[in-house]
Amino acid sequence: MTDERQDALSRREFTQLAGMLLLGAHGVALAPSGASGASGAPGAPRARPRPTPAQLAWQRDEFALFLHFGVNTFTDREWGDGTEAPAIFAPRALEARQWARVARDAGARCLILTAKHHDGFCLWPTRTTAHSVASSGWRGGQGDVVRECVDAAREHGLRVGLYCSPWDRHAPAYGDSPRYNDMYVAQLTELLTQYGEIAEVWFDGANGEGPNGRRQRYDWPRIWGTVRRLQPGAVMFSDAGPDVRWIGNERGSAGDPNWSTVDPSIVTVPGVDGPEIIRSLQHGDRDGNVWRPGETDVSIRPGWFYHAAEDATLKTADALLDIWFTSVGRNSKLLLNVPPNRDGLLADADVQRLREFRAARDALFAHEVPPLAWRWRHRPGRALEGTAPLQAPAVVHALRLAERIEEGQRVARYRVEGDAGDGRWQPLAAGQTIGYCKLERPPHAFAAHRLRVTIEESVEAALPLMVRAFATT
Ligand code: FUL
Repeated sequence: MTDERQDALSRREFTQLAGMLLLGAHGVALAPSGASGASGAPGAPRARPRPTPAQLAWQRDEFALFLHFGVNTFTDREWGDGTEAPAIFAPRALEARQWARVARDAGARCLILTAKHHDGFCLWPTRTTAHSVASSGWRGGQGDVVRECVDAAREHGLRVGLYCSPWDRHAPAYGDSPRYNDMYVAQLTELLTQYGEIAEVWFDGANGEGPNGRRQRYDWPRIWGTVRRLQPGAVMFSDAGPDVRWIGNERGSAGDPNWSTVDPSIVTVPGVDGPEIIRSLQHGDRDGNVWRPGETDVSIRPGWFYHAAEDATLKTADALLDIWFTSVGRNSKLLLNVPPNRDGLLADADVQRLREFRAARDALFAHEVPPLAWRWRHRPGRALEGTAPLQAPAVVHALRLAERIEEGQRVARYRVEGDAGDGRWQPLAAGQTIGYCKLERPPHAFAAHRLRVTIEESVEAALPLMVRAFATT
């Protein structure tokens, strides 16, 4: 998302839309399960939101690879203007299996491809426009990048997501709202019916038309209803969800705390900035009544598309490891962009960096303190305390805390301590939210004999956590 984005809907229109979504426009059940969690009984306490199976599966992926690929790869631009000749799309050695293999080896569980970016060039042979791979010379005009990507991903046990930009700088119908909505829905229909199961549909909110540009009024109820109907198991991503929200920046950093619940009346329009909106995207809302966890998208390079000039400016493995802690480690999911080059391959430098990133994670989490026997007991007030003896004293340098989010997100304040053998508890970590995963790097190195976790505050009855501790050798 960029600062240039503009919304095509007013806040009031979008609030109405959000209402329709919760009611189920077009007779389709559109609300994520969180919204239906409220108890109907008058006077009954309102149940807090829970994730749907699709949101759970999305979160359990933890890590997905983003592939920005298209005419920009060949023009060296970030935003094509839609005038690109299809013939420039000429990858010399495209091999989607390489993308999938590299993704799997890096530990990613999903691939998300830009089937169409803002330039409007379609990576599949669509019937909606001639501005596609079918008009390029690639594979004699018989090629289909979406097909190759989807097939390769499945061969490698990866799930697939598709990005189909609403903003289309090529389509003459763009701005002629009903006509373009028909075209866009037709594009989504192709993508969601011809390629098997799609795990995520990525709606980006960018629009750089400027004040005198074309104004398109997207028919979001119809668009989102189409996705629900054709791929009921997919999650939809945008600033405003409905299933998964943007995390509010492209630096790889989720907020801390980070609630998976949101107040849907705060971020109602994709593509609008403002302190309250960014805060809600970053942190979620502790008392939000909808489950909409945050996805952290960030590029391994300065840009989203491949530019040879950026080969030497890749994020380091250390920087990527920090991003792991501020995304996956903050109850978010990491969507790391690694763009294919003009050969249609992930470049050697990127592949090497992904290897280093994987190795850094493997090393950090290599020595798990043998499964600990935790004893949990309630303390006066709401606190829940768990203690576990260690088989042998260990210097804990990483911790992974997890809630059973099927039961919602509950923890609002916690601390972790270690007993250095003298019976006195010393701090290892402390924070607010945990959710699906909270990763900690305790700063003080001492050999702990026992561990203690205290849930000091929770928004629902506290439940025992899953705690994993990793030691230095
Ligand atoms: C933004 C787009 O404008 C960028 O080009 C990129 O696709 C990013 C992930 O989303 O909104």
